[in-house]
Amino acid sequence: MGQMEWKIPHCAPEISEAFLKSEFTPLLAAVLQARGADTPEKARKYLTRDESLLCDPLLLTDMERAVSRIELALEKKQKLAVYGDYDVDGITSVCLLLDYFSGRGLECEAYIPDRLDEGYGVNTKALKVLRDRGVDLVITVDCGITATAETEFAKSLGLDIIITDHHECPQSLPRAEAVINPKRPDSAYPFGELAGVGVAFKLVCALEGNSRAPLGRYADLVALGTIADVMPLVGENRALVYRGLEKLKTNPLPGLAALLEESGTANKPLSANTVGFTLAPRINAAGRLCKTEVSIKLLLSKNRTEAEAPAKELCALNRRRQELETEVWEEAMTVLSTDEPKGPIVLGSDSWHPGVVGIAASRLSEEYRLPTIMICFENGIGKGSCRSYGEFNLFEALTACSEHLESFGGHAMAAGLNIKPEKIDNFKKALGEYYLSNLPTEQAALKPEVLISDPSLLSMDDVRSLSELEPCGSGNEHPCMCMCGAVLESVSPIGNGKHLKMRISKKGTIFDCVFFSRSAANLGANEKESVDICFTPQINEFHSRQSVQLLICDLRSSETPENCHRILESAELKSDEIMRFRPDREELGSVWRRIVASGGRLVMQSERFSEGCFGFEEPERLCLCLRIFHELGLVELTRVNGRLICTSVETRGKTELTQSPLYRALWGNDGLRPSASE
Ligand SMILES: [Mn+2]
Repeated sequence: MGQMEWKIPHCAPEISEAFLKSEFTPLLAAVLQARGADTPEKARKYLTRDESLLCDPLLLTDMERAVSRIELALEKKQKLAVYGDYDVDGITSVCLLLDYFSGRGLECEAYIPDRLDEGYGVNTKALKVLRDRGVDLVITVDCGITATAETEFAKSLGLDIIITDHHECPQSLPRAEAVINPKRPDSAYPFGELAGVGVAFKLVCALEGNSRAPLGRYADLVALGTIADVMPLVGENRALVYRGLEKLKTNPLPGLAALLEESGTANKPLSANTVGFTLAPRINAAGRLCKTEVSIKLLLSKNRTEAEAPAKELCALNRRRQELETEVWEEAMTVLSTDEPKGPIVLGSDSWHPGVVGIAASRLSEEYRLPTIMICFENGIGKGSCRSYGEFNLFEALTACSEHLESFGGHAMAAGLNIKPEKIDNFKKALGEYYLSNLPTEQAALKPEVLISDPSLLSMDDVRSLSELEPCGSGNEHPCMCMCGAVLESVSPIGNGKHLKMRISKKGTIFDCVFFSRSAANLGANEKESVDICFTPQINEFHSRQSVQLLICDLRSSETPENCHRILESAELKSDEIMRFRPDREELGSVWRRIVASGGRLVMQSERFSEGCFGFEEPERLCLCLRIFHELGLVELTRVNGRLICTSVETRGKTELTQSPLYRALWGNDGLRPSASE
């Protein structure tokens, strides 16, 4: 559980002239520039979140075929079934189509396979059951793209299938009535990242011939499934989720209103995070504990009275899910605390609930920053949930160790496996060896987008303007910034000691900060010390008074004073520091003029390099300048009682910067052509 590496931008942002003249605040402009939207035009495009982003549903391959097959069903009053999945994306997709078709007067039923008995996807037994119940047409949502054999089986029963899915396409597609998937290689659809519920929504838009009415009715449902499935909130998803959140605030589905109320979030500000961390887990809990019917009942409730009971039940199921998860978590922590893991974590038990081991594996992989496999044993076979960490490709690792496995499948980041209990030890050993010889070259690192050296960039107006970036989430993260060499003024525990409130100052400006899930004991810095922070700035509202608050994601004792000492002593630089700190000709010139202007003598408190030295954002740069002047014989540097004194030396004639070995090392012998410095 070591400190996460930080990758800090080389310099504070330089806001372009065009941006300074535009409607964007400097802070928002800095974020947009960092994200590649480096002109006001590109920025406006980046921030668009209105309906102009919605694409024509008929661009989806097979959409017209699906529409005519469904119109035939309408005409002949055929019986429909919507076949989904037990996660939030699947459930919202099912409810969306169920509501739509029943509104069109069709007889339509939902089919969601049981997580434990049937597992994910279309299965033949279920198709047989549906056919026996008189179903003529099955529409899959959020699944089915690999159901080639099952589709043939359905045909043999006289059952038609329309597949709508958003998972990766296999080499050959099922021969269904229609296969709608934005990821189809032959698709002309401009956006490939729709959730399952997004695809179901496009089917409704195509049937309606426009998007306006369906959007008004289903935007909150679409947003819920899209956020829960962690789809990137860009392009069409950005418009769908933005509109969905607006609907949740003003005119939500009765079921979602009841669930917000029941979970105690009804009167709090609502964002994609609320949906992801409050609504989604409650609806998902039903699927994990094999009670999907409760979620369906909630989402199809016609009014608040009807929605009350399922909302209460989902909250209870979620508490049960948390208890089960805590049991697994605590048992795992007990095992791991005696033996700090160095390689992939592989744990097993016959008492864990299979519905929650996946979340426990995710949490453990984050906590230990290691790939994690959690296995439940039942009837002599182990079923494992696997979560990777960082750049490590877990799917390839499982392939390499497959001789110990009965079966496995999944992706680089998440996978599932079946294993015999007696093979666990050998598997664990093989996986550990594979891990050591295939360590990810790129360690997971915190990558703040903007280096803040001028605290005025964090004004109320600037921070408020960041809301233009919403909805934030996957693919469009909350902007992460960093500030180096700030002073930790005070630290106090809040929330029964679970969290911290802090005050941090930079160049005389004080910021209120919160740091969740951190105690003073493991903060890694003391009051009055120099610290670096990574944070997201936000507007805090307290008693209707608004202020800027920094939500800290990581804090470390500042490396600036240490860096300065190292540079002054030995001019030793780490590779990333060269790009970040090397001063160019112009800067060297301005430091030199500064020395001359102060009568040839500069005095610095070298313990507090943190406090911007002579207008230098990064004291390291100043120290490099002084080292170069020293090498050229232009100055003498002396250290007295924690003070650094720089005195200019009388020289005759011109001095070439290239005579300094340090300057040459920083810029390369034939890098920039340095001219003479007087
Ligand atoms: Mn999905």
